Amino acid sequence: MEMASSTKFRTSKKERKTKETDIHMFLNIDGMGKSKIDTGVGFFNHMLEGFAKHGFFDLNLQCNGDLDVDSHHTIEDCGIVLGKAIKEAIGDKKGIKRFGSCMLPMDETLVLCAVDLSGRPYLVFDGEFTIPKVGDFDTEMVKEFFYAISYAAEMNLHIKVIHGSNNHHIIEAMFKAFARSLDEATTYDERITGILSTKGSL
Ligand SMILES: [Mn+2]
Repeated sequence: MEMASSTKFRTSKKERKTKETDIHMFLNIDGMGKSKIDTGVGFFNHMLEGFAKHGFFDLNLQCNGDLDVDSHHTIEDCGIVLGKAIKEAIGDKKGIKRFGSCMLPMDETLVLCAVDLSGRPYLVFDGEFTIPKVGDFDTEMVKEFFYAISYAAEMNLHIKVIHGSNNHHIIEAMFKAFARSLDEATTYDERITGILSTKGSL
């Protein structure tokens, strides 16, 4: 898959290897929504493909994790690496909107997401699941994934389920709402000449 390397695109390439996971990632936040994702967890691939598509990010991710244990390390570590890639790709935050939010419906489900690229990590997660797994994906890992992203990217991230009963829909709506919120927060606004903060830095 071809990936832009021009300096006009905000990109990050990350590699991380531990005894639990071996991760290679390329992220272009000024992408077209193209992705090539192989984490070994089918539902997680599906969620990350949706994240790339609906945020107009290009994302290449290869993760070889210890799935013989469970999906925990794979999902958490992909969150850490994606968070670090987001932080690096965004760079100095000059001229970007900083805040983004989205109310995303998916059939019976409605999810609210709000992002502030504040430099201060904080996750507020308000959602519950009624089954332990969707495919090979452990539903309790959804919160861990977003926690890892919020800390590694140093962003304030709120995710709240307004309505929802189907676990697949709820999780998918979270990933898509996060994607759209992050897309908005990273978008340039020509009225913003420096960093959008009365402090002068984020
Ligand atoms: Mn789906």
